[in-house]
Amino acid sequence: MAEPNPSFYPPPSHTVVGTTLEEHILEGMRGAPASTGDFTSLLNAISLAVRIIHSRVRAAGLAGLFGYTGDTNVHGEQVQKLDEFANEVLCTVIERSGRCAVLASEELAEARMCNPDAKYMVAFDPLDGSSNIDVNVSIGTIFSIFRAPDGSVSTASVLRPGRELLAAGYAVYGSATTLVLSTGQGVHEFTLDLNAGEFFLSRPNLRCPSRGKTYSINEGNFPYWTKEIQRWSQFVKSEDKTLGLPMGHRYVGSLVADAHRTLLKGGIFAYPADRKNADGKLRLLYEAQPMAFLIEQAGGLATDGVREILDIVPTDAHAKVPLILGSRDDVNVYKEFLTGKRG
Ligand code: AHM
Ligand code: MG
Repeated sequence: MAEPNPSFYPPPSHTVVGTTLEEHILEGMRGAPASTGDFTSLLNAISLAVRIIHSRVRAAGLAGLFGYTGDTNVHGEQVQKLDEFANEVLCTVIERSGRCAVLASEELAEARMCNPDAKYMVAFDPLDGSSNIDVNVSIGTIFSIFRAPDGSVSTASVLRPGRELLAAGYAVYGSATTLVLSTGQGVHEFTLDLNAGEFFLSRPNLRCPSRGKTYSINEGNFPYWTKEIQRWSQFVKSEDKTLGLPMGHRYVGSLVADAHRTLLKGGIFAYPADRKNADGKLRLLYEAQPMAFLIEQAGGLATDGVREILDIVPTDAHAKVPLILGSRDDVNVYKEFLTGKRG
């Protein structure tokens, strides 16, 4: 991919008409040698899919889209109607763009070959936070884009370390629908204008504070954690004004929502390994890698406790990984507990 033009940032301010997502991407590519528009087309396709999913999420109850399809996915989880719909929309729009060589999805048992001559590969979680669909709590879509290798491409080509990502983003279907994107030049938030049907830049250059006030973890898993993680959990709940403790606790149960809040406000999100899930619950390719890319672009950290998430190569499309991300200082404290340096 041609390198985005860093001189574009920060973007110019507009008063009457904001910067659209497409303008933002095109500006970032301006002047880049060998820019063919393929990358912009692919991101436009993803933006279209997100807008279609948004419209169904907003009408889910009315459109008969609550509940299960009756099928079970590759993870043994019951597939929700909206999961299936979101997956079909993304697969269709991305394949039809002609810009994708391989796609991988949480809802597909195997990665899928598309156009072998295309320059990019896409991985996505079509609808993250499925357990929150029926109760009207924020859910989202997570995606990432790699460059396809030169020469022969196969479905295994998508198993790359996150360091090689060209772009990643997520949409949150929350009180507003927002799209947070990084093409490796910082992290930028766009908000969907419902009447215009268009994403406009709402917050450029998001930065994750170096320290935050909240921790985010499923505390119900306490008995299944190792002693080290239990000690960390007790530490963040202990009282010590000089250390800013106790931290507050926030947990939505949708990675997009919990990671989004952590990116904006700082603090820490953790889904560690436990006695029930030796590698945690979250998937490396289409959940941990894109979130790690975004949080690092915003100045934060993402780790499995020992290794940086972006250095880990997925062994298969659905491989899981412990995921701890957020403010640098807060994530470093967690690492010290996990490795026994504290506690
Ligand atoms: P999914 O809805 O795409 O299957 O994602 C898994 C979700 C994440 O969004 C969230 O962080 C996690 O599972 C919550 O798990 P738990 O209910 O065990 O706390
Ligand atoms: Mg998910």
